[in-house]
Amino acid sequence: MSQTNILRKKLNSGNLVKVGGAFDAMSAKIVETHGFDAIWAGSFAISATRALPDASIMTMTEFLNVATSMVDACSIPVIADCDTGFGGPSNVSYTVKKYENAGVAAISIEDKVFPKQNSLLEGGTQVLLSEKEFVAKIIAAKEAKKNPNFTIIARTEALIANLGMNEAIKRAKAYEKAGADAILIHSKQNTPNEIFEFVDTWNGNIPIVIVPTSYPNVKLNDLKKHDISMVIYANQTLRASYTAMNQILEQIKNSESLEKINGQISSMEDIFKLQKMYDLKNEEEMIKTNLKKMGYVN
Ligand code: SPV
Ligand code: MG
Repeated sequence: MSQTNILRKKLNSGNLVKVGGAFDAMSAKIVETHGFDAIWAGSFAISATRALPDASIMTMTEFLNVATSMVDACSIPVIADCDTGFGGPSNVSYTVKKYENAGVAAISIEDKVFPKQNSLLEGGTQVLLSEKEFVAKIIAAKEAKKNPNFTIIARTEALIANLGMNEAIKRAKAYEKAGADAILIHSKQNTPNEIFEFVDTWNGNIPIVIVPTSYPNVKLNDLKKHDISMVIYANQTLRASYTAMNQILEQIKNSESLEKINGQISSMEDIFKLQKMYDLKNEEEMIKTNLKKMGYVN
């Protein structure tokens, strides 16, 4: 079964789908190793790997290349954060075509104007597109996909932009009607209260997706009780890497030798396994055997 179909099956299973954020193929592979259902290729984390702001600076092709490297390295579904869809409805249509062809299982597009800024940026600019203009993007996305199971996640930023619960509900309903396959409701509050109010009020039929970065104390059990279908841990791998690299570099700079540090970091062996160095050896053996059979070597 394709990763696209697997993700859709999981979304419809009634179990909470757990998604780990990644920023390159290696972090995606580590997410997979830990048994997550899917990988989130987030714009915040990927932009950070280039030391660039999460503000629609990188191009669609640059983000697509990262998502493609994750698809190539992993065998669980990849969900790509496509920000505002990189332009108008025609850009969204092209985005869906390219991401679906690359083997990505789902994309998320959000109802902010281009260029957008990260939702959790203190004092950031959060301006929403009109409902009609975003509905046009969803129609374009739905029409562009080949596999009906390719999942279009429509993300409303109504709560992020302080437009209130009624606006968030109204938009989510409109996005469902336009053909979205799931709704991502985002919040910058430090409690899940407005998320729970949203899910308890909205009355739609498609799955709800959340990103609990700003309300990290929410419990899995409460997400299940409120019928939330997918939780995305968007940037914890990036932030963990940032912390680990800073700590190690500080120690290296202040140490006479690497002796103490060596025990705190992965072995070369761990990385050889991750990059499948031993598969290469097996492949070399296989080629040798075949060359032998064909009489090229004794
Ligand atoms: C991301 O991970 O890029 C997201 C989630 O879009 S947030 O950073 O909260 O906007
Ligand atoms: Mg993002």
